[in-house]
Amino acid sequence: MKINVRKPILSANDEQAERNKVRFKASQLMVVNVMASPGAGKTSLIMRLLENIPLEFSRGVIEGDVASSIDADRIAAVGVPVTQINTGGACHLDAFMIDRAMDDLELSGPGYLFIENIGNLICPTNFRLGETADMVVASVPEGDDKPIKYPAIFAQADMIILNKIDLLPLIDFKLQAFTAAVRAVNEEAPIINVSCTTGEGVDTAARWLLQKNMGSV
Ligand SMILES: Nc1nc2c(ncn2[C@@H]2O[C@H](COP(=O)(O)OP(=O)(O)O)[C@@H](O)[C@H]2O)c(=O)[nH]1
Ligand SMILES: [Mg+2]
Ligand SMILES: [Zn+2]
Repeated sequence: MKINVRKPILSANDEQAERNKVRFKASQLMVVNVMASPGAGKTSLIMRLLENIPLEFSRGVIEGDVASSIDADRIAAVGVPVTQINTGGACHLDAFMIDRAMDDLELSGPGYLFIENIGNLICPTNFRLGETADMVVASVPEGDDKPIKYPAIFAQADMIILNKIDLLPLIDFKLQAFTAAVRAVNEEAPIINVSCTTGEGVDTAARWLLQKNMGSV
């Protein structure tokens, strides 16, 4: 007899993700699940976006990493409430971890919660967290073919950030090829070019979040 172990695990997570969604809605939080490969600029982008959110909104961050509190320390240094999840090896966050992190964070809205997922373009796709929006960050040094190689995560994205555009003059990265590769799997999501180093494009990304929030929370 063949036992399918994958399906029950996923559905338990999905059930918890639904409970998280209810909790987030009750707290009037827009929750952004930030997914990317290691080093694409997730932490840098979250820090830039935090700067661009109007002060009347609350804000918080859940930092996911296999080990260390380096990223949480960066966020805490700018005075934003942050909770670190160390997965101890697991390569994605799941909805139960988020539920526990929310108990620590005690964040209420109206406001924004950013979740920095584990650096990985593969399995975070399979674990819903109860988020309002999925933000996928690609970056110029990774090359323009990533949406072809990792289609699922790009297909699922509500918003795609192309980070490190300050490096375009130095690297053979074809913007048109990247856009075409994204559009082959995702016709809708905005693709926003950003440099966390210069700040270019961050305002556009923040505006999109604010608009999306009006419609969802
Ligand atoms: N040139 C350039 N470097 C960047 C940019 N954004 C982030 N970085 C650098 O990329 C590295 C990884 O960034 P980080 O935010 O820690 O990525 P994470 O691992 O996805 O959270 C750091 O050295 C950042 O300074 C950018 O827009 N341009
Ligand atoms: Mg990081
Ligand atoms: Zn995983």
